Amino acid sequence: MATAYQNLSSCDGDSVPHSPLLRIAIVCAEWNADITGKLLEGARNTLERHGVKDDNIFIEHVPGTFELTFGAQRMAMHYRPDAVIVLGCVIQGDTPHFNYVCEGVTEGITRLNATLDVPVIFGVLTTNDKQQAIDRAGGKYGNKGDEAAVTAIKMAAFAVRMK
Ligand code: INI
Repeated sequence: MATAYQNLSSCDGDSVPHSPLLRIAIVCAEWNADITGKLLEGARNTLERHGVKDDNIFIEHVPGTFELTFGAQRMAMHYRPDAVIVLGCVIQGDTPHFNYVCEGVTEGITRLNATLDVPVIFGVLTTNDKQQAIDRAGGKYGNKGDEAAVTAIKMAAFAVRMK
C-alpha cells in the first residue's frame, strides 16, 4: 500500500522502455467498480504513454478479486501476452471474508508467477476503508494502475533479457 512517503504513480520515469511491440493483458475485477475502473484507466493510459498500442492491450473483467487468478491464467493462455496485469480492490470494512479474499488472490498470483512463462503483475488494492482506496486510485497517493502498468513493461523486458 502506498504511504505518505511514496506516490504509486511516481515510479514512472526514464527507466521505462518505449514498448511499441508489447502485448499486455489486463483482467479487472467488477467488485468496487468505481475504484477498479480508475485503476484500469490509469493502467491503460500509462501503457499507451510508453508506446503500447491500443490494439495490443487486451482487457477482460471477472466478478471479484478472488477470480483474478483464474482470469489471469486464462488470459495468459488465450492472448499469449508479454505480461498480465490483475486489477482489484478489497476493502476491509465490507466483508469478514477480507482476509480470505486477500490471501487467496495473493497466493494465487504468486503461484502463477512461479509456474507460468509470463509475469503476472499484482495491481490489487487492499485497504482498511473506501477513502484509502480512493487515495490510491487516482487520488493523493497516485494510481495503483499506473504502478502496475510500469511494472508490467519492466517485467516483460526482464523476461526477454532472461530468456
Ligand atoms: N471482491 C472484491 O473484489 N472486493 C471486495 O471488497 C470483496 N468483498 O468485500 O467481499 C470481494 N468479494 C467477492 C470475491 O472476490 C469473490 O468474487 C466471491 O467470493 C466469489 O468467489
